[in-house]
Amino acid sequence: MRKLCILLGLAAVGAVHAETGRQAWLRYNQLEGVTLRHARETVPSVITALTQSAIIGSAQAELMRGCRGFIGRTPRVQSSVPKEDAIVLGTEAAIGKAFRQWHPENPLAPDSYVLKTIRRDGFRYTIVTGANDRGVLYGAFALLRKIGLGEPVEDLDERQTPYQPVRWVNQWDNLDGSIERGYGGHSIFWESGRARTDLSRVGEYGRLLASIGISVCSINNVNADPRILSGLIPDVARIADALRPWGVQVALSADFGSPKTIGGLDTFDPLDPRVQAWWNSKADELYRAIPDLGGLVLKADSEGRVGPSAYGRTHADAANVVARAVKPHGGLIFYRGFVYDHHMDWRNPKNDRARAAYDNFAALDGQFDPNVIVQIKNGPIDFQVREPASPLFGALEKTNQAIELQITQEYFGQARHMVFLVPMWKETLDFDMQARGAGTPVKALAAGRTFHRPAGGMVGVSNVGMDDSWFGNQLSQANLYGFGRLAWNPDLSSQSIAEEWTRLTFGEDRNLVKTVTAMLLSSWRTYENYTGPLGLQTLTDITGNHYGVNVEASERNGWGQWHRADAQGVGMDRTVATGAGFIGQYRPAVSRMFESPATCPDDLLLFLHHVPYTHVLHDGKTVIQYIYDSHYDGARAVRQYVRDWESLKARVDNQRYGEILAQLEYQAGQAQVWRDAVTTWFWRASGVPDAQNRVGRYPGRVEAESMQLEGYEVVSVEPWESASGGKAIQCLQSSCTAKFRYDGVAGRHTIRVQYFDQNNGAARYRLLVAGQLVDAWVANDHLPTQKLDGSSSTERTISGIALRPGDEIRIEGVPDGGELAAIDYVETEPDVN
Ligand code: GCW
Repeated sequence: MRKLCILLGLAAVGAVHAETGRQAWLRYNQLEGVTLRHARETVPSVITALTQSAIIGSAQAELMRGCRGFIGRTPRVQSSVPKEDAIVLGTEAAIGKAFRQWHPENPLAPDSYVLKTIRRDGFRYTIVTGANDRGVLYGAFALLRKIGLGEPVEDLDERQTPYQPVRWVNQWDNLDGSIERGYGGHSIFWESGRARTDLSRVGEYGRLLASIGISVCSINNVNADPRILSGLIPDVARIADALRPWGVQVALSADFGSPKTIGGLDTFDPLDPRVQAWWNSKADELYRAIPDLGGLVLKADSEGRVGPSAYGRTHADAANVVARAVKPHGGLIFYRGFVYDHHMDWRNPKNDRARAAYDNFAALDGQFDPNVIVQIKNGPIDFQVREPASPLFGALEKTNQAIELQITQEYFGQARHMVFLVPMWKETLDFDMQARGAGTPVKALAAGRTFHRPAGGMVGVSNVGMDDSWFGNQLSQANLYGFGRLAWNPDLSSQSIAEEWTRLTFGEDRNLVKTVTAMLLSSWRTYENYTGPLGLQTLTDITGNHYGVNVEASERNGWGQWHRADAQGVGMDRTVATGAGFIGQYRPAVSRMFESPATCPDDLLLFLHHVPYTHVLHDGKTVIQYIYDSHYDGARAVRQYVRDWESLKARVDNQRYGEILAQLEYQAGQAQVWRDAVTTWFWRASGVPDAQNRVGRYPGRVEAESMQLEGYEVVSVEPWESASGGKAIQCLQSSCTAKFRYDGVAGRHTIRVQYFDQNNGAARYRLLVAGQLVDAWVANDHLPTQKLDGSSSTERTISGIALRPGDEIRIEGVPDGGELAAIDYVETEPDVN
C-alpha cells in the first residue's frame, strides 16, 4: 500500500514535470472529446518501417510516442506491410517496391515528404515517405502535427517540399558553456572547454529541430575560439552522433586566423598556398571524424575578428580558400555579411553603418565559389526592432545568399519580454527588392529562386540553453517554431503559425488559443511602440547590455547606430539627395519609394530621414506626438497582456501559468520604465509638450527623493531618463527607511514600488501601510546590470490594499553586497472593481 502511494506520488510529480516546457510543442498530450474519438478511429494501430536506418528509426519511435500520447494507444510494430490498416514508413524506393500503385509524378526534392493514403485489399495504408530518410522523418512529424491539431488523416494526399533548400540554426555557444546572447541558461553542448558528458539535451534539441524541418546546427559561437579545430574534433563527433538520428548535421564556426593560431603557420593569408594546404588537411581531418559535417561558418573582419583585410585580400578570397577545402566533402561555407567599421567618425554625416554590408560585398558578386553562401542579417544594422530589408539581398545575382534571422531576443527584451518575431520576419521575407523587376521578394532571393543559384536559404540564431524552457521564456519557443515553419513555407500566415504553436503547446481550449494568439500577434508592435517606433531602432544601451533603455547610448560614438535626435529633429538622413546615400543601394523602384518622406513608410521614416519633430505622418500625427502616443499605447498593451493571461489561469498547467504571469508582470513594469524614459527624453530634447498632457505628470506617483528618509540618500541615476525625476535613493547603512503620507482618496489600491534589482546582491524590502506589513521581497533577479539604470529598474505590484488619507506608507530597505536597496518611486492607483 505504502509503495503504491509512493508510486502514485511519483506519477503526480511526473505529470507536473511534463509541463516544464521542455517538450515544447511536442508534448503529445491526450486529445479530448470528438477529436480523440476520431483519431482513435482513423489512426492505424500498426506501424511498419520498410527502410531501416537510425533516422527512420527515430520516425517510427516518434510516431509510437505521439500515438501513445495523443490517443493513449501504443501501436504495434510490424516489419512488413500487414493485412490490416497501418502507417507505412520508408523511402520512396522502398514504398515503390511494396506498393505497385505508387506512381510519383516528379522526383522528390531532398528532404521533401509525401503523406498518402493507399487502399488495398480493403485495408488503409497511411504512407509516410520522402526522397531521403530525413524526408521520411519530416513526414512523420507532419503526420503527428495533423493528429495533434485534430486534422483528418484518413484520406491523405500531400506532397511537401521545403521552400528554402538550406535551413540552418546557429548557436553562439562558447566552449566554457556560456552563450553569447543566450538567455536560456548554459550551453547544451559545451561545459568547461569540452563537450558535455551527458548530451541528452542535444538529442532533445535535435528532435525539436527535426520537427520543424531544420537540418543543420552550428554548435559554437561565430566569435569562434580557434581551439574548436584543434583538440576538440572528437568532442564535435560525439555531438554529431547525438544529433544524427534526428537528421540534423553539425556545422562549426571557424576562426579565420586558425592557420596561424593553431596551425603553426606564420600567416593566414588566403592566397598563400600553405594556407590553402592547411585548410585542406584540416577539412580532411574534420570529415574523417564527422563525415556528414554540414560545413563552416566564418565571421571575418568584423567586430575585432581577423579577416582577409590583414593581407589586403577580399572576402571572396577568404571564403573561397575554406570553401575549396570542404568542397570535396560536399561542405558549405557560410560567410557572414555582417562586416562593418565600428570606429566610424560620427561627425561626418556621410558616414553610415547601414551601407556596410552592401559596400563590402556587392562588388564581389560573381567571385564566390559555388559552395559559398553569403549569410546576410535581415536588416542593414543589427537585429533592431525595425529595419528595412538589407539592400544586399537585391544586389547579389551570381552569389548564393542566406538570410540570417535572430531567434534569440538580443534586442527584443532578452526573453524577459514577450515578442513574437514571425510577423517581423515575414515583412522582410515578403519585401519585394525589385531585383529583376517586381516579384522578387527576399524569400525568393534567399532561396536562390530568382537568380537560379545552387544553394541558399535561412539561418536562425537560436541560442537555446539548458533551462527547461530552452529560452528562459516559455513564449519565446514560438519564435524557434515559427522560424522553422517559415523556412519550410514562408507563405504560412503569422496567424496560422501562432495558432498552430499555441494549440500544440497549450492545448485546444478555444479561449486560450484566441487569447494567446492575439497576444503573440500584437507583441512585436507593442514592443516597438515602447522601445523605438518609426525606425528609431531599439533605444537601448547599445554599447552595453542591449537590454534597458538608454536613448543616447547610440550617439557620439563609432558604432554607427545614430538616430541623431537633437533640439530640432530626429532621424538619420540616408537619402541620396542630402544624406549618406544608403537609399541608393536599393534598386531604383525601391529607392524611389524610400527617398521621399511622402512615399517612405512611416514605420521606417526615422531610419531613412531626418525630420523636424513637427513633421506630419501619414496618419496626421506629428512625429513627436507619435513618439509619445506609441509609448503610452505600448505600455498599456503590456498591462492588458497581464490581465489577458490571468483570464487563462484555469486553462493552463500551474507551472507554465505562473512562469508566464511573472514574466508578463515584469514586462509591464519595464514597459513603463521605457515609456517614461523615452517620452521624457524626447520632451526635453524637443521642448514640445505632449498634447495629451501625460508626459512628465504621473498621477499617484511619489518620488523616493521627496519622501521622508532615514538613512537613505538621494543619488543621480545614469542615464537620467532611466529613473523618474533622474534620481533615486540608496542605502549605505545596514538598513534604511523611506516614508510618506498618502493623500489620495480612500479605498482599495494597487501600490507599485519601483526599485532597482542589480545582479550584485540580494537586497531586501518591506512595505508597511499604516504600520501593517503588507509585503516583503528580495531583489534577487538576475538582470544584466550591476548599476542603477533602466535595466535594473523593477516594479513590485501589491494589489487590494485599503488606503485612507493620512496613512503612512513606509518602505524599509536592507542592502546586500553591491545592491543598496535603491528605490525610484511609489505609485498608488485605485483598484477598479
Ligand atoms: O548583434 C551583435 C551581437 C554580438 C554578435 C554579433 C554578430 C556573435 O551583439 O554578440 O556576435 O552581432 O552577429 O556577429
